[in-house]
Amino acid sequence: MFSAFPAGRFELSSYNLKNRIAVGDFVTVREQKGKEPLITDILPRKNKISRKITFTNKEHTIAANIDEASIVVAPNPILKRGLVDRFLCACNSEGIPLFVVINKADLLEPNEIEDFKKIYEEYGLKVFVTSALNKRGFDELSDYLKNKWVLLVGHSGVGKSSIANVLCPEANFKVGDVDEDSLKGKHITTSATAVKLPNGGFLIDTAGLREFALYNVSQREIQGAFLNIDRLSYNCKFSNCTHRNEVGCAVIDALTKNDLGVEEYNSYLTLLKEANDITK
Ligand SMILES: Nc1nc2c(ncn2[C@@H]2O[C@H](COP(=O)(O)OP(=O)(O)OP(=O)(O)O)[C@@H](O)[C@H]2O)c(=O)[nH]1
Ligand SMILES: [Mg+2]
Ligand SMILES: [Zn+2]
Repeated sequence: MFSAFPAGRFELSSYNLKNRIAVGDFVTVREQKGKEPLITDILPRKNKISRKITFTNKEHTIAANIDEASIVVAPNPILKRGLVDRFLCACNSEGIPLFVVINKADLLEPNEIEDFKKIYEEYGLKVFVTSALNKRGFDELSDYLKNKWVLLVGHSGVGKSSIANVLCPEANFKVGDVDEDSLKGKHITTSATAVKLPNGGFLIDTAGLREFALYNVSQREIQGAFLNIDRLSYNCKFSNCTHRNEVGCAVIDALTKNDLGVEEYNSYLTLLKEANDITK
């Protein structure tokens, strides 16, 4: 492993991008006598996970060329539904499989773990249960990660860096406390870093997410993240129904009959509204 510096035309940011190069990018480099090698080109990406930075509307590419992404959750800080929905939309739009790691299992009773698991299994997501504190639950996860590039995201303080340290002790990432009053993390990790896993593959530890605004995601991709809405949509009168106010909408029909959860529908509407000013 060595460090390299981007050539002038790959300056770190540009008018609509927060970063030109992201973790996971393949680049070409040119050696320079007495200086760090120069990054001369960025190779085409197979995918990327991006978010929109609010206010500037710039694209922040969190990572590129990833095989799978994982959202890490824990009993503290607790996760709101919105972040899972948003992240799932971003993954769906790039064809990236998403799985969930429930960390800090040592703080939960067995029946609480089962209830927690169910939330994400209802999304159709694979769920792993770990305790980075007791180093439990890592055999299955470690097998699953083998030879893949995997991105870890989640709120600050859920234990992403602690998980990376168990899977790859050499990483020696800094970990931080969760504030006892607010039960929020202290944003210890500030940038995305990839570590090589002993069994092959790479794990990308990232900074805790405060928000995740969608960048360049279509209505269809948003719908795909909401399993019940997606399933119901086959019975809508119009194939391009957006399930807001169309005649013969099976989604609205299910909502009025209480066959669809209001929370799921509202989350869908929020994301759709957000994506409306985005062209795709
Ligand atoms: N009880 C318990 N505590 C844990 C576990 N994993 C991590 N922690 C604690 O949770 C706190 C936050 O851990 P980090 O690994 O820094 O969390 P992070 O997700 O990387 O946070 P940011 O870098 O801020 O995004 C630390 O005090 C850890 O010791 C666990 O499995 N059980
Ligand atoms: Mg961290
Ligand atoms: Zn509809």
